[in-house]
Amino acid sequence: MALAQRLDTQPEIGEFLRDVLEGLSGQQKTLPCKYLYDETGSRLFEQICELDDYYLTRTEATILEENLGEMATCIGPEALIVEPGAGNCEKIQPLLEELESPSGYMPIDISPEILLAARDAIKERLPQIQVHATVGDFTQHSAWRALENNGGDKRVIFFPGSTIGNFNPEQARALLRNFSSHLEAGDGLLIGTDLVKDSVILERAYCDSKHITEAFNKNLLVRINGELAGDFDTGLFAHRAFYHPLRQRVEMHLVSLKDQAVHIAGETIRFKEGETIHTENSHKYSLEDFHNLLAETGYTPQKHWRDGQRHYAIHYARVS
Ligand code: AVI
Repeated sequence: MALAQRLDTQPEIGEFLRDVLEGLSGQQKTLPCKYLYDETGSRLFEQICELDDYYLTRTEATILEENLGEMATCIGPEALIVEPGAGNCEKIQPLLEELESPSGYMPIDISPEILLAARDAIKERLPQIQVHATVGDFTQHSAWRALENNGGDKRVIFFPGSTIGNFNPEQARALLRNFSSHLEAGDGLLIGTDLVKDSVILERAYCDSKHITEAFNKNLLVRINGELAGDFDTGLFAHRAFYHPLRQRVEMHLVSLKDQAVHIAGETIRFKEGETIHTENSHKYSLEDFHNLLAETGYTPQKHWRDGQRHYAIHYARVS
């Protein structure tokens, strides 16, 4: 049966297999970046965050550390902090400590194990904070249901890490609108964005000298081999990351090093030498672009903080 027909007529094909086969059947082969984060991928991403070449994590941490007082003033007293995709909840803790009588902290994450371990860690360090751990996918409405019963406290969404950069402009607009739909006028958004800068710095961050990003990218192929009966030879694909100045994004690809055929769950996928699989976009913003995006999606930018080199920004915006 032809692939398109098989995808149409066999709804029981799992979501991962469906997304992989669909992504690899287009003119430009693609794979959704959310699949980069299995257990190995998440571990590799943690290693990326520690790399000298990957300036984003430490720069954001410094901006947070140096401006906690001002951020807490913007947020104000008795706020409920909501963190979509919270993971280990480490970034928020210094801010929770700084806030005036926060009414609670609601981390949302798809991994119950990580979330519950994080909740226990916060309870130990900050016993005065009420933690409402919520398991769910923050892009789905159901993950936000717990907010509906959460009284009249001021709510502030914390969305650090430049995660917004992994959404294309249309998706980023939809995500920010979705966030504001769970908030009311006067509520807030504290969000981190990587900024447009010299392409050498950007490309070094995504093509690091220790080859951890290469392993992170190729882990997608390893994952397909293990979970979907694939036979990718990872040695026959190269990691490539480059800055596209018009699209203002770093693109991550896997390049086929020769003409080859790969099999996944009984399907054959052909590659020409030099053909790529596009695996991730990481959008970079100017302050002006991001403030326009905030204004278009229901927010009024209030304040932003940058590092001395102006590589990265954290913005506080109020829901209009
Ligand atoms: C998670 N996200 C913000 C990272 C980024 O910088 O776009 C993912 C990443 N991809 C390669 N290195 C890091």
